[in-house]
Amino acid sequence: MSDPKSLRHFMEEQHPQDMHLISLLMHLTMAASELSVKLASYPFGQMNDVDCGINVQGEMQGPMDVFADHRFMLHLRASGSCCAVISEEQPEVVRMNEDLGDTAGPYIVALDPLDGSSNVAVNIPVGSIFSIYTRKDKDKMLSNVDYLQRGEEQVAAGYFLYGTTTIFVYADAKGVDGFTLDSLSGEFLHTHPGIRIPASGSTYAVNDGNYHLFRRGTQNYVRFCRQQTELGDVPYSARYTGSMVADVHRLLIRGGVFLYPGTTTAPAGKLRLAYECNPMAYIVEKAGGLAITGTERILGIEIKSIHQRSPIVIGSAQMVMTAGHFINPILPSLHELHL
Ligand code: P6P
Repeated sequence: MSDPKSLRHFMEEQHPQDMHLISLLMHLTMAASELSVKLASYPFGQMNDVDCGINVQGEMQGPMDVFADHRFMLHLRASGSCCAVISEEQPEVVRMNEDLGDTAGPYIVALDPLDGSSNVAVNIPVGSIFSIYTRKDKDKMLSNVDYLQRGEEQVAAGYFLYGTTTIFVYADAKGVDGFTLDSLSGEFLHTHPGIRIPASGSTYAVNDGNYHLFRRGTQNYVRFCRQQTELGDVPYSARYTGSMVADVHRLLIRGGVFLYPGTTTAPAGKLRLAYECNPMAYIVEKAGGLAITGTERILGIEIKSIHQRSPIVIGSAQMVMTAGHFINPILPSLHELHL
């Protein structure tokens, strides 16, 4: 294998005219590199056991959540290419470069700065997830028209997975590619060209502890996974980390299915549409997979608020369709879903 090219070299080849997109990605990777170093030194931190309060989600915010949000905001502001950020850790949209007015840059970023952060203290991989949208009209004030765009309007999406290595998976209209952080050079190098998700797999990821709260169709599917599958009378293997990025990355590379369904107590499920479901759905579908709520495609959902939640079933298309038909027997066909 020839020496892998750097992310900058890759982006300059893919988007030679879009300096704003290149700047945005380079600044996102700078923030992720800093977060990777901070996570690796987590046990030596002084503030790690201090709770920083409750975020807009009603979830405990740890120091790493605050650090991650701060570093991504700082680099996105410095990029000169981002006019607004929707963050899991911020109650409202954050406008970038107010002093520049609305000329701060053409892109809007929806961001989960540190997904699965409760796993940091037990050394389980965590991630960062982002979507990139183009502002609708640079001659008009930013508004919900810019912030509340459907997932299919994404320009690009990506995630960073801080695991045994730090990997960056990036998707746009040209496909899905993976880059691994070289700790010696500090560069993200192109190690996974042209990622395609396998048509099927042998693992399913779901929080089985919620089984009693699942609707009947979802319970029937989970029992199907445990007993017999498309593989015949061979059950799938259960793999669930509590970090969506880690669970989705596994299925992107090996095939499989991940579910965070609605329950009787939380019909919309837990995961957020703007900065978890939509970016992951965009990446997996660009790699040839599928992402649905159980009744419709994730990327087609009309988004009404920046922290809106959605059920999600995502992964290898065949497996997602099987799950969908258990959850919703009148699920449209794969062809109709992709229309
Ligand atoms: P539960 C992490 O908090 C997260 O947002 C995803 O990364 C993960 O898949 C899910 O929530 C885990 O939620 O309810 O199973 O602990």
